[in-house]
Amino acid sequence: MDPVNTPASRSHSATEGGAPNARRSFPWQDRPRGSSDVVWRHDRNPVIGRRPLPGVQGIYNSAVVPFGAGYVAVFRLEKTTRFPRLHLGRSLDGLSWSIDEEPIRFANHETDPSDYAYDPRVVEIEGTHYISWCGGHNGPTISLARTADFHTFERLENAFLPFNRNGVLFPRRIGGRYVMLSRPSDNGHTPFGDIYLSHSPDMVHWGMHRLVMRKGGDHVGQWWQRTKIGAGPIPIETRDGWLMIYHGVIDTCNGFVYSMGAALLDLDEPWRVLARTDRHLLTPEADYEVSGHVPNVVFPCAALHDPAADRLAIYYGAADTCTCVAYAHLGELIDFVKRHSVVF
Ligand code: BMA
Repeated sequence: MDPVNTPASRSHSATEGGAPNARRSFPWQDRPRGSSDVVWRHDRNPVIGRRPLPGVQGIYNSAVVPFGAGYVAVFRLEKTTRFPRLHLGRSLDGLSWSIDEEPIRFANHETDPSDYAYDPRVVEIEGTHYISWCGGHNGPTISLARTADFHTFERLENAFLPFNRNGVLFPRRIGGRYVMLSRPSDNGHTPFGDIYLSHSPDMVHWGMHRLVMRKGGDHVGQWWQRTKIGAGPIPIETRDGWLMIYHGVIDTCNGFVYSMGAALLDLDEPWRVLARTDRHLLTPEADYEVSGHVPNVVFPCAALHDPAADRLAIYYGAADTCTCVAYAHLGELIDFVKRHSVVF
């Protein structure tokens, strides 16, 4: 089948519809009968498939948040230049998207044509939405912007020096300071990487850096995450600590394999790891995860939480090509992390 016309790629090239007063619905499917997996895939993944718009090669590793009557997304979008930019999308159901053809522009900053932008995360803190992403500024580092309305965007200073990736803000101040996870890296494909955390009084000056979690090693429970790790969605505050979903990478004879894991961090001192999965929650197995522009990648960047029904919808990029959704019950996921924990 022509990939341009797969069912998954048709839905979101049309303007997202719905009655004028339609309200958002939570993206959800129950665990398939017969499965005991703690995280399971949406059965019509990818929700944004190959060649989703004319001249667009792929949309993946992207962030989704509830906003207004529906959801807003900041997408990593690559046209056939393969140069990544951030584009805005809107949806009522979190699955079918209307996506802007032009990248996000900043009211106070002219984007340099060499400023690539990828792997965004979005979080609301005290009524303002902050976007963090990996931006190219003489090498990758963590870039920041904020918006009140998803119409006007204000660029902030970069948080760190190059090289750094996977900057993920906590959804509230802790001890009076903003807190961000990140993963110091190199200018290439980074065959190493541990998760750190930094504090800021103002979203501009970052310091008080702490090591949070190291990559794994040669032990059971560390193998699948032995090459590098990086924070994924915005951490979720729970009674048992901050739930941090992350990616763990193993280097195989055929290259890196990116899987999904989870950890619990102390609520007041989030650099203290309370529990951490000794096994992955999701690893590339579906066709759209094992084949694509970069095979064998599941890369979570966002999660929606429905506390009333204990439901979690996790957005992840698959094979650096398309956007997928997986589901879990938050309570079960926390129990799973505690039951299968290894801390090192
Ligand atoms: C990482 C980032 C991600 C990407 C992954 C796999 O270093 O570039 O955007 O999904 O590699 O290619």
